[in-house]
Amino acid sequence: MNRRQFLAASLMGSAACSLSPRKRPNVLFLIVDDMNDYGFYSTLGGVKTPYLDRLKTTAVTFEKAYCASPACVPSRAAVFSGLYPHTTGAYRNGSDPWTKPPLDATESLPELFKRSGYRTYGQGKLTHAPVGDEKLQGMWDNRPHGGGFGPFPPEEDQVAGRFWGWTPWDGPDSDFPDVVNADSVADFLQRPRERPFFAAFGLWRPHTPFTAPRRFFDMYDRERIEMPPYREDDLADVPELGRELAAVWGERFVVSGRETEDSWRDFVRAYLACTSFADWSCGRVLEALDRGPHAEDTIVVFWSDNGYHCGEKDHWEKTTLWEKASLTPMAIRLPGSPHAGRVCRRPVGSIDLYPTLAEYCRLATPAHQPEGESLRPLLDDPETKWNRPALTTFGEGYASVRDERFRYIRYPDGAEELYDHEADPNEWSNLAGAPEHDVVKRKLAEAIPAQFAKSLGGRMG
Ligand SMILES: [Ca+2]
Ligand SMILES: [Ca+2]
Repeated sequence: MNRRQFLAASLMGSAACSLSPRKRPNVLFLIVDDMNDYGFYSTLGGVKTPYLDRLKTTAVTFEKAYCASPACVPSRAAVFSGLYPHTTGAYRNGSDPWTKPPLDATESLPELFKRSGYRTYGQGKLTHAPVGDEKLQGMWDNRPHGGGFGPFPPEEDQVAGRFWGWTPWDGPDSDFPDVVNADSVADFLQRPRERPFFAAFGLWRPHTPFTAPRRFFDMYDRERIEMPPYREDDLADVPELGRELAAVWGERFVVSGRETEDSWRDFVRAYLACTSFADWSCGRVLEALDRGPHAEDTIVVFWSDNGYHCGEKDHWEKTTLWEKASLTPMAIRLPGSPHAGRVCRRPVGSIDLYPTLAEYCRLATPAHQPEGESLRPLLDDPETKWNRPALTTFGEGYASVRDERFRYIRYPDGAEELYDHEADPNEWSNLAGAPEHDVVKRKLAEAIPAQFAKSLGGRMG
C-alpha cells in the first residue's frame, strides 16, 4: 500500500464509522511461537487443537499466510513495524533490531495504537528482542511480564543443552509463564474499559524446550501418531546454500531427529503436546474474552511468528525458506463478520497485519509507510482477486516467494528452487531446472527485492 492508498483507506474508515473512540474496536493480538500448520490447517492427522478449531468457526482463516522471516526476532520485527527485513536489515535472531536504525526510530504497532488513544497491554513473548526503556514505555501502558522459555527438562532428558529435550511436566501448571500470563490477560479482558484497548498475548510454546503439563503428552500415543512426510533423498536436488540452512542447527538434531526412529517419534510427540498446550492457553484467553464485556466489540488476530520442521528435509527447527518454516497459522475474527468460518486461500503475510489493524481501528497515520497490504478486501470477500505473492527472506539475497500454486526460492549465489504445490505439497521435486517453468520463475522473481538492506547481524540459527 502506498501512502496515498493508506490515507484514502484511513479516511474511508473514518467516514464509515463514528469518530468516537468508544466506537473503535478493541484488539486481542494472540501470538504463538513456532507453531506450524500441523494442527491449525490439519496437515498432519490427529493433532488436537480444539480451542483454535473453535476460533476458526468465528474467524476468517488464512490458509496461505507466511512470515516475513522464519525466525522469532525478525518475524516479529516485521509484524510490529510493518517493514520487511530487506528494508530494515533485521533478518536474523540476535540482531537486536529495535535498538538500531531504522527500527529504533520506527513507530511500532503498539506505539501507534497508544498514540491513537488506545490503552495498550502486553504479556509474554512480544518483540523478543531488547527494546530501550523509553520505547518500551511508548509501546505498553503496563510493564509486560515475559516469563521466559522454562521450565526446562531435567538434565537427563536434555539433548545437547537445556533448550532441546522433552519432558511431560508433573509440577503445577503455574510453572509455565504461558499459564501465568494467560491468567493476567484473561483478567484484563474481563474488566470494563473506558478506552478501546490493544491487548497482546505472546505465548512461549510450542517453542522448545518441549515441556508441557503431562496431560498434553498423554493426548498422544507415541506408537500411533502420524509422522511427518519424509523422503530419504529429498535434499539431493536442493542447492548448496539451501542444504546449509537445513544443517545450520548442527549435530544436536542428529541426536534428536532421525538417528533413531524412536527419538524422532518422541520429538514429534513432544511438539504435538506443546502445540495442544498452546491451543489450551489460547483457549483460556478466548473464553475469558467471550465471557466478558468485550466479546462483541473486539477484533481477534491469531498468528504464529514462523512455522517449524519436525524432520522434513532433514531439519528439526525453523530458519529455512521452505513451506514448512514459512507457512504460519493465521486467523482474524471481526465482530459481526458475515464470513465467520470461511477460509481464504490467497497468499498473505503477517507483514499485512500492521496496515490491516491501522485501517480497522482508524489509527493515526504512522510517520513511515507500512509495506504490507491491508487485508480488508479479503476480509470483505475471502475469494476476491489478490495478485500479491507472499515474500519471506532470511538474509541478504535469500528470498522465497509464494503464490497460490508455486514456491520460488533464490539464494545469493543465484541458485534456485521451484515447487508446484498442486502436484507436490511437500516440496520434494525441485523444478527450477526445467525450461518450461521459466515464465513462472520470472514472474515470481519480480517479487524479490532489487535491493537488500545491509544485515544488522545476528546468527543463522
Ligand atoms: Ca518463533
Ligand atoms: Ca527434493
